[in-house]
Amino acid sequence: MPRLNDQVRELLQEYADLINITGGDAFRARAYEKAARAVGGHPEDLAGLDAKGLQQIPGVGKSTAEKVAEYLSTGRIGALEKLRAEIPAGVREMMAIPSVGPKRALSLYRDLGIASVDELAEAIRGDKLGGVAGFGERSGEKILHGIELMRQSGGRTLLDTATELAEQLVAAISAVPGCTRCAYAGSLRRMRETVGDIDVLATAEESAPLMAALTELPYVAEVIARGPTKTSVLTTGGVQVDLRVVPEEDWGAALVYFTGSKAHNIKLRTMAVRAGLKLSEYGLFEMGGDTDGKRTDGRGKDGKRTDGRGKEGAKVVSATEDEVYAALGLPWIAPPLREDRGEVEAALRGELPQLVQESDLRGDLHTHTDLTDGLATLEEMIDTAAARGYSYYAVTDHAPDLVMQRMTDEKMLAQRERLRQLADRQKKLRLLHGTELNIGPDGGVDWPPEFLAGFDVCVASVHSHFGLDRAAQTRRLIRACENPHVHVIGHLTTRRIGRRGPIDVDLDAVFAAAARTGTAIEINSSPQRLDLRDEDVLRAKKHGVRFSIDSDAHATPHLAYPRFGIGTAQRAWLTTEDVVNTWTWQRLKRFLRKDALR
Ligand code: DGT
Ligand code: CA
Ligand code: CA
Ligand code: ZN
Repeated sequence: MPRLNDQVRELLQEYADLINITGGDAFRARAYEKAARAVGGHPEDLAGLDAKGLQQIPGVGKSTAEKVAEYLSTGRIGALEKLRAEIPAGVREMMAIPSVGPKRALSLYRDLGIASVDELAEAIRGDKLGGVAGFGERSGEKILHGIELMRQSGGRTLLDTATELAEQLVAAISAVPGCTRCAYAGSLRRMRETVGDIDVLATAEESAPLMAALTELPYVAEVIARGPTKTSVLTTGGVQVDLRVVPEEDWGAALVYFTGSKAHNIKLRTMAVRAGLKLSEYGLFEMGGDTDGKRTDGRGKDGKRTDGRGKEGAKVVSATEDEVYAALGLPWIAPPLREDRGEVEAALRGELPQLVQESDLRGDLHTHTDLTDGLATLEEMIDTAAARGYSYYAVTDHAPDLVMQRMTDEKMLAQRERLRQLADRQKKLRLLHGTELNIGPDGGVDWPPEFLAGFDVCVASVHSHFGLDRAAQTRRLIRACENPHVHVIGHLTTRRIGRRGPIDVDLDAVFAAAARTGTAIEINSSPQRLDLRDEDVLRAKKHGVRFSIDSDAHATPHLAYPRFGIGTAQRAWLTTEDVVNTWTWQRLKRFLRKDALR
């Protein structure tokens, strides 16, 4: 999703919230909220559109278009700034606590004078919310939990924002004359679900022009540290970026070092010692004074360190990561595996997995349209899916128990009819008609078996009763797995990163049930969810569970999300054998006939 569109979406959403809490017109607020969603899901970048062009986006009216145009040309929205000024920053921070929200934050401020997150936590612990309307004992606990979640995510950045920013940075630095190589490293290259900061690595004879280019970027707000080998900045979005520039001959060693993880690096260091080498952020070196001819290019003098960093000998040219791993007696290890979860041992045994790749995906089994809460039409979603080169594609709009979506049997059947017509026009793409069922508190789902049998594929997800106890939660999910019409369990833990924790459930029991019944578990690729998370996928795989890497797209740009789910899958060592939507249609079809063949 384009970054700019996301920024605008957030500003419009904030504007809507502020209208609401300052007692403005609720109808107006809703219009801005709708516009926020429309802009966020708009497939094209907003840059370059004027007020007129903006108004062409469905859901964007005249006054929204003017505000967005103002933002695009001046970088601010006057009306928003005015509303912001009415509310202290600490109160706005309180609004971001998942279980508080704008309305309650304002009433806490107005009624109790609580003006920051810290003051709020203190008031709850001191039992000072008791008498206030709408704040029972349980809500105090919930709020504390919300604060904890917010602090845990502690300024970490979601994968889509980080990826987009990193790609812009690499493009900008690569374009500087004298830059010979540039890539991002760190946790982002390892595809962690969130990143603390972005690490960019480049090679050049002279570092100064590259450092200058970074600090002069329009979206850089602050320079934290500036030096010849490393410069750190903060972007306007609050993300820290570290740029390191090294000599070309150190590229391989530096890329390994700054990709990490730290634990993987420490493991490599032990391997290096065995090979008579030393690996550090300054490069790959032969051990102290030992110059027995391993040196590859006679650069010994340059490489010799006399600055007290250690007694290492000659620098070993390490132009690529391959060379570094080879020097340590190892095959190249893919970055998502570099977490010291047994990858070095597996590499030594020659047993590294052949990781599933984004290009292996043959389809998407969980997507929405504007029949429920999606933004795009059936036709638009299908066209975008076809352009991705998929061989199958499932439309899975919400089922009726999610009441606000107003689904009916008639609507569902009419969509199926339309989909079958569109299917005739598709040459390569097989269209599947599905639904996303709601797993009830007792494990039942929306429709009776006869109706369910009419779908090609059913995803079933928890959308309610998040607070059930562990036993009940486990029971309902096992029952869903046992339903012969349920093929995929969607976003199993229901977490939203930094906003809502996972439900309390015995995952091992659910994994065992999924494996036994031939029910796939989803890796929901939305960067806000990434559910299941990598450690749990790894555990599920040990039970023999199969996975479906889906977008859960609610707009056409979201169909690109599986690149993030693939990151999770790779971090969990998955191969194509583990992922049902890498399989041919023939094989997937057998899997979807859950009862018949297994
Ligand atoms: P993050 O930014 O918190 O999401 O995680 P990383 O892994 O990107 O960590 P960061 O940015 O602090 O450092 C980038 C890489 O540099 C890290 O993955 C490994 C390497 N590194 C940093 N500090 C150390 C260290 O003390 N020892 C070793 N061996 N490697 C380090
Ligand atoms: Ca980092
Ligand atoms: Ca860093
Ligand atoms: Zn969904």
